[in-house]
Amino acid sequence: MQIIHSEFLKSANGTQGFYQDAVPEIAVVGRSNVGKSSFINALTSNAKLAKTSSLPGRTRLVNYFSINHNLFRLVDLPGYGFAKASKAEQEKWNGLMQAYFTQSKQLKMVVLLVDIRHEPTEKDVQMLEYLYYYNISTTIVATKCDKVPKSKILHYIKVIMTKLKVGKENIFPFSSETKYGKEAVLKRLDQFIFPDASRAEEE
Ligand SMILES: Nc1nc2c(ncn2[C@@H]2O[C@H](COP(=O)(O)OP(=O)(O)OP(=O)(O)O)[C@@H](O)[C@H]2O)c(=O)[nH]1
Ligand SMILES: [Mg+2]
Repeated sequence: MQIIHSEFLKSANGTQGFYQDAVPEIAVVGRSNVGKSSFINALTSNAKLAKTSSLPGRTRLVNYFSINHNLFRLVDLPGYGFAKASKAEQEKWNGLMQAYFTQSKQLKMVVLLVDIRHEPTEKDVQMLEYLYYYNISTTIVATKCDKVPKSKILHYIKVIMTKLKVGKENIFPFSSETKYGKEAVLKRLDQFIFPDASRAEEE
C-alpha cells in the first residue's frame, strides 16, 4: 500500500466525537513520548500531520486522520504512563480509551508502539492484555530503532518478545527518523484493513 494523501480530520474527547461510519480505522497506542505521532507522520510522509513534542503528554485527545481520501483512518491516541499526570487525568485517560475501544466498530487493528531500546513496562503489558480482553487485533511496532546498531535489532526484539509474550512475526522494528520498516508496516496495515483482498492475492 502507498499513502498518497493524509489529512487531519478532528479531535474527540468523548463518545460524541467518535466516528460511527463505515470507514476502517487503525489506532496507535503506547506510552507517552514513545513516538506515536512521529510514527503517523513517518507512515504518511507528512511531517506536519500529527503534532509531536520532546515533552511527554503532547497528545491528550483522540485525533483522527483521513488516509487516501477516507480509504481508512489513522487514529492517534493519547499516551499512558505520563509520570506527571494527575490521578484525575489518568482516570480521564482510562475513560476515553475504554469508550474508544468499545464504541469503535470499524477498528481493524491497534498498533502498540514500544521503544526498541527498553524492555516494555508493566503498563505496556497491561495495555496488551486490555486489547486482548476486547478482542482487538494488535501489532507491536518497536520504534526508534535508529538509536540501536542494526546488528543489535534482533537482540532487542527478543527482549520485547519475552516480556510481551508475542511472536516475532507480530513485532516490527521501525524508525520514524530513517523510515526503516515502513514498507513492512504498511503491508501489515493493508492486511488488516482489507483482509479479503490480501487473501485473494496470496491464492
Ligand atoms: N531518534 C528517533 N526519535 C524519535 C522517533 N520517533 C519519535 N522520536 C522523538 O521522540 C519524541 C516524542 O515523539 P512523539 O511522536 O511526539 O511521541 P508521542 O508518543 O506522540 O508522545 P505523546 O503524544 O506525548 O504521547 C520526539 O522528540 C520525537 O522526535 C524515532 O523513530 N527515532
Ligand atoms: Mg503524540
